[in-house]
Amino acid sequence: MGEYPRGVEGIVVVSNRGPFRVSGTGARRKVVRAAGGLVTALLPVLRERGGTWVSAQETDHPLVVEQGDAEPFALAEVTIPRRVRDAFYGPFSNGVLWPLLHSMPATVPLGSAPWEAYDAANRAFADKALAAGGGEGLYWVHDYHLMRVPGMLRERAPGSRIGWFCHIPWPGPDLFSALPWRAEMIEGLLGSDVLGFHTEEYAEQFLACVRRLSDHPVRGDEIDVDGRRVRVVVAPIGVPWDELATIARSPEVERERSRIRQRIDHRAMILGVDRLDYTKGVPARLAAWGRLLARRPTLRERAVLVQVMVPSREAVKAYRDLKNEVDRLVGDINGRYSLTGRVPIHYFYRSMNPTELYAHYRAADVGFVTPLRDGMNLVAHEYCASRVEEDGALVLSEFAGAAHYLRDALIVNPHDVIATADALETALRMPRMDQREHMMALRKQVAALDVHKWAAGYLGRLEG
Ligand code: ADQ
Repeated sequence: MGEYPRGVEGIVVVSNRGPFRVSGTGARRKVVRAAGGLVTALLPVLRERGGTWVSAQETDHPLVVEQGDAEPFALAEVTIPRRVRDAFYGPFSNGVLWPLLHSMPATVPLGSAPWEAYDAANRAFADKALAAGGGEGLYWVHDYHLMRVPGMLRERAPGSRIGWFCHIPWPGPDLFSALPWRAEMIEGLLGSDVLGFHTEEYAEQFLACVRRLSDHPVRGDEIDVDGRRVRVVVAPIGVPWDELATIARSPEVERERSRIRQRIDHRAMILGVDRLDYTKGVPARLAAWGRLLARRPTLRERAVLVQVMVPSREAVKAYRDLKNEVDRLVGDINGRYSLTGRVPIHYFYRSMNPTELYAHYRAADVGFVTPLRDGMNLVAHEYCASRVEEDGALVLSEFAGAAHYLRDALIVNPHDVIATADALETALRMPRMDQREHMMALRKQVAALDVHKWAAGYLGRLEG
C-alpha cells in the first residue's frame, strides 16, 4: 500500500448505486446485497482494507443495514433534494450521457438537459466522499453519473490519489463534442490520477477527446495537467470466476437445469439475458431468430430461444417504447412460427435469482449476446464461466467490449440480421468436439479477466 496522509484509512468508493438495496415493502421490507459485478468486485476490497462506500440514498429513508454492522467498512448515503436527484439521474445521466457515450442519439434534447442538477448532485457526492475520507486519501469513483467528482475532490484535497472507472464505452471526439458541457466533463475527469476503460479503443477515443477539447499535452497514455501526471489505463472488468463455478456446480442449479431441460423437451436452447435497454439489441436479435426460423422450418420443432429481460428505467419513455416493441416482436414471431406444444420464444420480463439464472446458463446450448453497443457485457462472461462441462457456443456482438477479449466467440455485426442468423445457425450446428475446443478457449479468456484481479490491478496502478 502506498503512503497516505496520517489519519486516512482504507479506501473511499464512490458510485451512484451502493452495495445494498431495499427489497419488498412493509413487513416484507429487507435489505439485501445488490446484484452485479461491481459489488462482487469491490466488497472484498473494502472488507480487506476497510473504508467507506459512498452512494446515493435511493429511498426517502436512509438505509439501515443490519448485516452491515458486521462489515469492516462504512456506508455513507448521499442525500440530494428529490428534484435535483431526479433531474441528475433521469434526463441528464440516462437521457443524455448514457446514449451519447454509447454513440446513440440522446433521448432528451441536449439544449434542455439539466446540467445544473448534474453538477449539484456531483458536488453532493464529492462532499460526502471528502467527509468520509477525512480529506486527503484514496478515492475510487465509478461511472458516467459522476464525471465531475474527481475534479471536485482534487480541488479540495489535492494530495489525494483519485481513480475513475468508466463502465460503459467512450465515443470518439466528433460524438462527444456535441455535449455542451464537454470541457467541464473533461476537466472534471482530469482531476483523477488514473482513468480506467474496458478497451484500448475507448481509452484511445478518450485521449483523442482530451487532445481536441483541452490544452493539456498528451504523451502516449499520459496527460500532463499543470505538471500533474494523469494516466489512462485499459482495465477490462470480468466476473468472479471461482464463485461462479461454485454456483454453477451447486446441486440446486443442477436440479433446476434438469427441470428446464425437461420443460423444453430437450430441444436446443438459445439464451438471451439482458437488462431492458435499447443498447442491448434485443429487437435485432429477435429478428435474426425469426429469420432463421423462416429459413429452416425444422428448427420450429427442434429449437427454442429463451429471452430473459430484467426491467430497468421503466419511468423513461424510450424504455417503455422498447418494451412495447419487444412484446410486439415476440408475439409476431410466436404467432408465425409456433407449432402446437412448440413455442419458438420463451420470454421472461423479470429479474431472476442466481440459481435460476445460472441454471439457464447451464441449460443453454447457445449464448446469444448481441448488444448494439456495450462497455463490456458480463452476460457473455457469465455464460462461459457457467459452462463447467466445457460445451456450448457463444454468439457475440463485435460492439461489446467483451468481443475484444473473448476472441474465440462467433463474432457478429448485430445490425446485420442475416449474418447474425447465419452465426446462430453455425452455433446450433456446431459438433460436440468443436464446441469443446471453442468453449475451452473462451473459458481461458474469461478466467484471465477475473474481477478480483481487475480490482487488485486497478488499485495497484492507482497506488503505484
Ligand atoms: P450493464 O449494462 O448492467 O452493466 P452487463 O455487463 O451485461 O450490463 O451486466 C448485467 C448484469 O445483470 C449481469 O451480471 C447479469 O447477470 C445481470 N442480469 C441481467 N438480466 C438479468 C435478469 N433477468 N435477472 C437477473 N440478473 C440479470 C454496465 C455496462 C456493461 C459492463 C458493466 C460492468 O453497461 O457494459 O459490462 O457495467 O462494467
